[in-house]
Amino acid sequence: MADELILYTNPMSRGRIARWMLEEVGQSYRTEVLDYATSMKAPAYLAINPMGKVPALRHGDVVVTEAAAICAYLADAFPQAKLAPPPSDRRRGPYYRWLFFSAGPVEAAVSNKALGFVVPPERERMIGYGRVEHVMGALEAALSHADYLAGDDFTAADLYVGSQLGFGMMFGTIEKRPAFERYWQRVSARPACKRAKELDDALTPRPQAHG
Ligand SMILES: N[C@@H](CCC(=O)N[C@@H](CS)C(=O)NCC(=O)O)C(=O)O
Repeated sequence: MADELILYTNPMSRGRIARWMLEEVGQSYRTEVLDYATSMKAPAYLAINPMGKVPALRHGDVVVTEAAAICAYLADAFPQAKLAPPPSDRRRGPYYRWLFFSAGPVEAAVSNKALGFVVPPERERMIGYGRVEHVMGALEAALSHADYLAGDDFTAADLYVGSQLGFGMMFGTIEKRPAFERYWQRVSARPACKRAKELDDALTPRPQAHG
């Protein structure tokens, strides 16, 4: 099928973000579950994503990797789902702003903090995110006076930023602030988010019972 959508994922990964986005756009897609130790590093998958990481999306002969790029690509490929302001709309500004802010500074700051890496104050100028507290403060300010990040409607930027916050608060890598919790409750109540969670939970191996 020329324009088939295939999601390469693992249920315990950022692939959950891409699945939520696929559920939002409402097109049929096929899921290929990859195993961290084996199929994710096999030549067949490395030909799709040389990083050997998930998620990846195939749409016909196009491959997109990076969870944020997958969200942005799907929003533009299926505009009828209304998950991005049109290209000429000025709300495209905040849409890009928060999508890129989350994929860059937020992701890096949260990962470094989780690993215990603290940027020496005299090097903050050269690090894109500067200081993790400032990153969180900027997000908190944006979410304190608006329900969504790019105008009055939910967009792919909310899906991506919301996922970062939701997973971060769940794993304890992002502190629970009231504005983050309210936002996460709002966006995760969407039917597509619940459907995606159910699909990935069903694919997640259950811990073996001992005894
Ligand atoms: N920057 C990538 C990160 C993808 C990523 O690190 N995925 C992890 C799972 S959440 C992975 O596939 N790890 C497997 C490995 O590195 O071996 C994105 O946002 O999609």
